[in-house]
Amino acid sequence: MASHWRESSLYGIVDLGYTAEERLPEVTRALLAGGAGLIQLRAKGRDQSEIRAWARELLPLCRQTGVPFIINDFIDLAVEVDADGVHLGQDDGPLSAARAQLAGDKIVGRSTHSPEQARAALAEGADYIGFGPLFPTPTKQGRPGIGLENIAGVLAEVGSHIPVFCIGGIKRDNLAEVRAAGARRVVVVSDLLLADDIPAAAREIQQGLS
Ligand code: 3NM
Repeated sequence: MASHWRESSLYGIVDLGYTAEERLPEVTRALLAGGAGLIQLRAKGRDQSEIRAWARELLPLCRQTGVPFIINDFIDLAVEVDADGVHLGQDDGPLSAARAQLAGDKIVGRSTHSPEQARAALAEGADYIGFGPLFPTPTKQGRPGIGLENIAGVLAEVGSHIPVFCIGGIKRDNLAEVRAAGARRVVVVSDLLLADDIPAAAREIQQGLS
């Protein structure tokens, strides 16, 4: 897998919470057309057989554009469908378990919610981290926003080794303050998936971070 994704400022998540299943390919294509440098399939609470079928449909779309296709949570499924990587939360076990199952060139990402967790994920060998939620967000309920004040420190420390994608409640209309706090890479879920013109919104976000 090429490593252009490491330079990317926008990571797109195709989240079944916002996208009806029949629109998954269309929305994935739109995120790719808008320049997303990674795509993740996130389908909380859905069963593996459904996720397997969606992954098989979306993976070729990403392959065509050379963009890594990442599966949230399910290492076995990522191996089975030959996804480009897996994204794991804090409660999803050690990254070494994913590494042991996945081929050497696959991507392993970790959600982190504090500077300590960000440092730990780096030490554990994450290829990238998500850092957030910056703001409270309905997409990930029950978590307080961690605010903007730790971004610069985490970027200086962890971000000099691996890409750090800030996440959680980031929208086009608060992007300027997120950037001013130091963020150069973001994951945006609802503001993109609910946009009337997803490619245009994706480009606007990347321009706002450049
Ligand atoms: N993970 P939106 S926040 C999926 O902090 C996810 O790890 C988070 O969605 C974390 O852009 C989050 O709609 C939700 O707020 C991001």
